[in-house]
Amino acid sequence: MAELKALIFDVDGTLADTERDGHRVAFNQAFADAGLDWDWTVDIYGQLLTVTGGKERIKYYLKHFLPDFTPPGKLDSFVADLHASKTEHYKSLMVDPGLPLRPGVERLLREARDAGMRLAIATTTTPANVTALLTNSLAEDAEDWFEVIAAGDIVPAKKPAPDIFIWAMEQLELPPENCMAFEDSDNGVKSVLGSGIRSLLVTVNDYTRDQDFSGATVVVDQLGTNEQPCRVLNGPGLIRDQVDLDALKDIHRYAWK
Ligand code: XBP
Ligand code: MG
Repeated sequence: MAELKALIFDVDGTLADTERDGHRVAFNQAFADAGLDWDWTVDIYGQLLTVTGGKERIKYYLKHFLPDFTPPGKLDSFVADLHASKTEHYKSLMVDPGLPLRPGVERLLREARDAGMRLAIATTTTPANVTALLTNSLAEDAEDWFEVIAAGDIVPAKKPAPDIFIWAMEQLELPPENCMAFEDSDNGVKSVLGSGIRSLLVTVNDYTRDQDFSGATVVVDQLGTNEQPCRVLNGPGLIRDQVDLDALKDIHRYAWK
């Protein structure tokens, strides 16, 4: 029987709703600093989110929205500089005004940690962004809660490629049958399934709710709190009002039965 030993969390859209009011705002602040009149509206950003990775997203935007734009100097260094500026803005936004974790995330992380469950992160975002979110929205020492933080350019290919989850399992020295993944997007689901992990919980958000989560074990609206029970949108009815550790163990058994 596949024993559940580690929980591997995506960050953006899963731990917190960081895209609309975090990353998107930071991109626009960096564009303004650079004297660019680019405005990534909520709608445009939703289209650009199909591309993971901020640097890759800027290049996609230039190719598909501003094909006649000529960067000052080499494209890669222009994009890298713009992205570095965006990351600084994002880090500031995580301090002021800050961004709350999604419902039930802190509760589940604390329960899992107290029960000795190993925790890891597998995200496309830049490591500094993970640090900023965890230390400002979870706990000062929150980075230490995660045995592995697999983030950004640590792997050659970003989600939907499976590289980041494979790398995280290599660091954990665990096979897929001992791991469970948490995602919010179709790119994330493809990345998880491509890594061999079968137990996968998806929490949808405004940007991803209409995406295809085929292969996910369970899809919910959020993890659930005393005030706001979670709603199972797809998958077996293995969850009472809140996604807790017992529910995760049932979901894991179901995924590997
Ligand atoms: C989401 C992403 C990231 C962020 C922006 O990552 O695709 O690119 O949108 O962060 P995940 P960067 O859902 O895997 O956490 O600008 O640092 O890439
Ligand atoms: Mg995500």
